[in-house]
Amino acid sequence: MPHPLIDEALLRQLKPGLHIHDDAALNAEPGLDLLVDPITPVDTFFIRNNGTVPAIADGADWTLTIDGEVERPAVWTIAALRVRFETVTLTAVLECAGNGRSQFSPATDGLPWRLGAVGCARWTGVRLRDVLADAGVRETAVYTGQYAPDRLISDPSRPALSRGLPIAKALSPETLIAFAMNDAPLPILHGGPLRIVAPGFPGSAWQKWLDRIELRASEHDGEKMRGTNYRLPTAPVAPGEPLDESRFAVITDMPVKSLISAPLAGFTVPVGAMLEVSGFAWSGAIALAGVRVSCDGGENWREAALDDCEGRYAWQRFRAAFAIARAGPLAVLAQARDVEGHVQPLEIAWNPRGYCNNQVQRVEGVALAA
Ligand SMILES: Nc1nc2c(c(=O)[nH]1)N[C@H]1C(S)=C(S)[C@@H](COP(=O)(O)O)O[C@H]1N2
Ligand SMILES: [Mo]
Repeated sequence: MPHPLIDEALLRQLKPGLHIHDDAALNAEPGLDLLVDPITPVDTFFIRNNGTVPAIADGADWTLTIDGEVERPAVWTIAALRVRFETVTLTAVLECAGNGRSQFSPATDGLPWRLGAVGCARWTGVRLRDVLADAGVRETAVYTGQYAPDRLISDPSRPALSRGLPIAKALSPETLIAFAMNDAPLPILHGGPLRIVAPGFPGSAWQKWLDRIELRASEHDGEKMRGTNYRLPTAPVAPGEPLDESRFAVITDMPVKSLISAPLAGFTVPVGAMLEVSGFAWSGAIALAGVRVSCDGGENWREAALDDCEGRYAWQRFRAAFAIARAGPLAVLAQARDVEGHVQPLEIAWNPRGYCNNQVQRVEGVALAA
């Protein structure tokens, strides 16, 4: 069936191999077999849209308005931003808060993401804090409100998404207004001409097609900011329990996590061979401390080797190898931990919207007699 928002042949050309979710909006993710590069190429990077994809022919006349709790509201073109402010490039993981949602039981509302709604890219732009400082941040400012022209498919009079950032994150040096991804102009599907890059924060905070930032005197109340949207309960909630929305808090830093990109589920390995395990690990805005790996379902663990990483917002490749001595089932696990002592849980607690699933992944295979 043709996708209502983008020509499927074009999408197939741009993103071969992605699984397209059955949804009115365009949402697609790679399988773990494609997430094998330290820098995820654009053609394997997941796409998450809450509504339409705006028709944008050319970024040359795109403008960004800065207003609200500032001394001097401003309107910037991209060319003017580039002239006025220092350009910064950093490598950062972008992960949807709903990544891994399909593994929650009972199932929750929301797109049933597998494990591929994550990637790590090089982002280039100007620091949000420089642009805000230029406008003069008032002391009353506590939050940003971010705006874009995409609309809900069910109700085109409403924005698809309008998220914001706590002022501390907005003024933190890693938070960018980005115009390039992997050293090329930011693709429209990833929010070009301009998007927010908020390393460590969930993808929802990374507003695409950014055309206005309003500084606000209270937490932003835009589309998908309220209720339980992109929020976690502050105390455990059992499935079916009535929800008290006052007991939900906005997700800020994403939790420590790893993904195993080799071997893949259903793998076989001959007895006597080495089983090579590799993947990536990250922890929001916090540096990793290490990753341990098991090939027997968690009975025995071995510390993985970590490749160099491109800064604390990037993911880091881990590797371990196991000599396979006997035939039989194998279960590969990887468990990451960060320098602040957070460890990936072996079993995640359920939450009502299926967010932040950082449960240790389990990849089953079999060792075959040689
Ligand atoms: N304008 C706008 N920005 C948006 C969204 C959206 O629907 N509209 N989705 C957000 C969510 S939930 C995620 S996970 C990321 C996904 O970014 P990507 O499509 O570049 O992977 O974009 C965020 N920015
Ligand atoms: Mo997301």
